Amino acid sequence: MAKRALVTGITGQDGSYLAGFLLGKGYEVHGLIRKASTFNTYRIEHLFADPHEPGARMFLHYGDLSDGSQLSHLLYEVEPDEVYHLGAQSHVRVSFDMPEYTADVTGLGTARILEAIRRSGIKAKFYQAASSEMFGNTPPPQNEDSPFRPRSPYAAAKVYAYWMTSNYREAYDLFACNGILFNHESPRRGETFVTRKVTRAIAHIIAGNQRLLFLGNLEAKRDWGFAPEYVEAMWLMLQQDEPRDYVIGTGECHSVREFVEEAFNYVGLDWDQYLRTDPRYFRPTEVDLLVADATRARRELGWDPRVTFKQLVRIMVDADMEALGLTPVGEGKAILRKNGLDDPFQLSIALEPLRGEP
Ligand code: NAP
Ligand code: F7E
Repeated sequence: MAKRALVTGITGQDGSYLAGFLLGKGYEVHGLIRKASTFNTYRIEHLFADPHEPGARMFLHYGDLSDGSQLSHLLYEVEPDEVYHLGAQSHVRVSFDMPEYTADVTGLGTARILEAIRRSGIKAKFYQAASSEMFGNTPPPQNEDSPFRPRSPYAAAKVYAYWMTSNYREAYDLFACNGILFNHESPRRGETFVTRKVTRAIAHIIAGNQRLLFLGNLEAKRDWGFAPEYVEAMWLMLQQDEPRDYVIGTGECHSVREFVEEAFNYVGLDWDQYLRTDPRYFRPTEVDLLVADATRARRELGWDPRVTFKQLVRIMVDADMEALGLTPVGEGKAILRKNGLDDPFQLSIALEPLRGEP
């Protein structure tokens, strides 16, 4: 019998890579999607087969993390072996504008799913998408024992969700893991996160559609990795004998300014000519420095990232250039091939384009 996974946030960056990864492992994948007035499934279109076809193994269900009764219903309907809870209002800057909504979706949404699992009595393993943002201004390197000092409504909501996950593990013997993931990026990264904003802007500048790039704080430092490698870590956590929490990151850290320099240099543009700052993008409280100590993941999961910072920048710049029909500099694809990631878990499935509503 194929294992069955339920993925919230399947239409997001991580959800789309994870769905492809799980299909590649023979899973039946069920995803929670939100009703929107336009299609919001473009990241998983290549994975979708008409559910009426005999070979279909990915199924999409409408729901929302604010709707506990639907989540409960879904649990009974799907009876998953594994639940990957990735859905969230995931933008830190936006969480300052929408603190209550963020608490509801990102924080309480986790409680709703955990409670749905508990009440269903289904022995599903549970993955919580926890975040390095929870460490806030705790000095680096940060590992599983580092204290949480959240610096945004988003981080505070994730801390609540982290402790709910730990509590359900202890109180109800649920196989539940917090994956404390540091920033991870890809060509599928949301367009308003800083890395994608930069690489997309470069493509648009070259195409002549954009003149300047406006950013906020250039001095913040992040530990940026490559998203397809991180979804494998999520799966590995749920394959262990005992549930534990794991920090996932590269241990390499760079400033936003360094990301900008690296990306512009790659295409031979002088970043200074194009970059401007706009106070709109500064945050009321900032997280200055995040560096992962992923020793536990390396030792217990055998997880080790391969794609470096420089390579990540090249992969993303090339992808955004290709998306605009420009000729990429060309190293991005070679890097993926060299690391065995040129078909990163998503193109290996028989795929039909998504037609009409799922
Ligand atoms: P993302 O691209 O922003 O995706 C978020 C997903 O959540 C989307 O599928 C979105 O649906 C869904 N969602 C948002 N609000 C929802 C609601 N009310 N009900 C149901 N679904 C909702 O995020 P990501 O980068 O893939 O990250 C995945 C998870 O890991 C998130 O929980 C994030 O907070 C966490 N995380 C991310 C990173 C990172 O660096 N990427 C690091 C640590 C933790 P729509 O497509 O309809 O908007
Ligand atoms: O910001 C600075 C900004 O929005 C990174 C989410 O996936 O990772 C992500 O959160 C840094 C910050 O990611 C702009 O101030 C400067 O210091 O790309 P970001 P994030 O806030 O680190 C964590 C681990 C998550 O869990 C989250 O879900 O870049 N920055 N100028 C800017 N950031 C943005 N977005 N836009 C700018 O113009």
